[in-house]
Amino acid sequence: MARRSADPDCNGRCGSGLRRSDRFLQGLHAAKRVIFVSHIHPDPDSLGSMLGLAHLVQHRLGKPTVMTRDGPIARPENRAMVEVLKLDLKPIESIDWREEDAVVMVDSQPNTGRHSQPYTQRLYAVIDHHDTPGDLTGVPFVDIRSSHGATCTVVTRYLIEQQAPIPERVATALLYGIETEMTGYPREAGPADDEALLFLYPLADKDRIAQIRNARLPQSHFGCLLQALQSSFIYDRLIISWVDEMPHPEHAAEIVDFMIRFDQVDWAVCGGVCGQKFVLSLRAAIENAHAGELLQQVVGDMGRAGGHDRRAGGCIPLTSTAPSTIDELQARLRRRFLKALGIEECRGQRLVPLRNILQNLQS
Ligand SMILES: [Mn+2]
Repeated sequence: MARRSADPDCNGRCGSGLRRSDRFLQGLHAAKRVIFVSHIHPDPDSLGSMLGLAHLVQHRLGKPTVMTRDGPIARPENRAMVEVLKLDLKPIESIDWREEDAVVMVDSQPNTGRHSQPYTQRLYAVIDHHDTPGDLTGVPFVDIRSSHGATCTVVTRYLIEQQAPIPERVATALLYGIETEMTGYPREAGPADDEALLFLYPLADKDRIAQIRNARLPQSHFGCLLQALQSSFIYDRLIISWVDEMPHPEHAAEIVDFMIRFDQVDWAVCGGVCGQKFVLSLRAAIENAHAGELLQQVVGDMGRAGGHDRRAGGCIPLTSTAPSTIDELQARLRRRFLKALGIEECRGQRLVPLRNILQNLQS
């Protein structure tokens, strides 16, 4: 079970009188090197958190740091973030792990199926904000604040507590990390996130943010979007979109971020085949949606899922445990989503009527 921070907003001072950032730094004194890890396909929140903490460790302890990348980064905005801010990320599989390393995991928790490596032996710290608990047994330093919209908000707090000067590049990464976690309405954010944004805004490079936010899109983006539009069915307040082949898992998130703005639904699901996996993304446009738990329930023992109140993601390995065909898998997922949301089994309504699609194909 997760050890939750008893009081997520005790101004950083808990129990011992030490602030959490003090305890975080204190535990790193013996380390020769600090390695930051995050979840697969790192997003802006994990990238910003790694950069912010690496800066804190360098500034306060003068120790070498390594930022890693677990799997490729495909979402165009995230790639732009890496390029524009010149983030030096080492592929996780290229790290030569040493006994004297301290490993810090951000924006995710061990044993949640979101990593390609088993870290349980050598983790020093886990700093995260996800609802879905991982296995934190034996991790000396844990700071999980599910009341915070972003891990970057926690990291910004550490930097403020430690009075570390924040360079423009670090502020830009942290700001963008928080911003991306707060997209959508209702926002998944609290006062701590707004406070961090206000603090970072004057320090960040707004032109660079605009450049990242408006990253140019590859052709595959439009192909996936077209497939999703053509396959979208509405069931009461739920819309489900399937994509046959996704070049990158992030396409599912891009599609639901778009679909959830449809004014007739409160829930958007996108599922698609990406290599040997069936990738799922879920969004809710209502509060107290518990999207992470809902997706976990739907995926069940077929795969892994997790997330936040209004945003969740998951994946199902396309192996023997899954139904033999994609159609069967889609049907099973659809039934489970309807059941989990208390929607009666019904024929879906196409988002785009078939005659429009056929007319377009003929012309
Ligand atoms: Mn996050």
